[in-house]
Amino acid sequence: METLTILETKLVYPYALPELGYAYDALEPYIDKATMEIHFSKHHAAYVANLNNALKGTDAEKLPLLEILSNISKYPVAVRNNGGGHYNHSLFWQMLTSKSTGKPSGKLADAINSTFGSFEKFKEEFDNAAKTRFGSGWAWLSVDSNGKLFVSSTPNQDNPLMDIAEKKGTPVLCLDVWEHAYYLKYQNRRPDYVSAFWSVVNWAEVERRYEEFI
Ligand code: MN3
Repeated sequence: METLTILETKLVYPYALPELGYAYDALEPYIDKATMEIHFSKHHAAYVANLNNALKGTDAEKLPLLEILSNISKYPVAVRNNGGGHYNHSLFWQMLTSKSTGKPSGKLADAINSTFGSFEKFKEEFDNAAKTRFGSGWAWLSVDSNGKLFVSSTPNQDNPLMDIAEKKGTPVLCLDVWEHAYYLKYQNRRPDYVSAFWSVVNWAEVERRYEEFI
């Protein structure tokens, strides 16, 4: 990675829950308060605790999480699952806002148009990645090593930073499609949750990340 964002520089041992930055009910009615509270204070907190336990007393205590993720094939599965879990969720909370502009602008909007044809076509591809990920996982918009945008999905808590990822890059936007992210409000209706997500995307942060990584 050429540069580190505000988020990523903070991801060092011992790991801790980040500031959520908004109230649990801030994203209502798109993402409900109970889901946000359990997702953040229970699920994410468990990834943090399990990651610290998995790394305690090992040489990897001294390494930034980004370096661990980029060599994840050399680590035990507990590090892969919980290191991915901590990174993915820390990023995900920053992807969300009650004050979404609804669509990107500036250089990111131009890159989305030139890469995917239009914002609508990009959304279709991202929606498809999110809806067709079998079981638990994530959908991503990332920048590859040539600065080009691509959409992908990963299983479990894997992410595009990992050396084992099918398509590698630096994430600029992500969506958690584990059932714990939507089941209380949407039950089996993952597509409704994915549609609702577009109403709360923090495009300012996605644009900031994109401009940092190109
Ligand atoms: Mn989750």
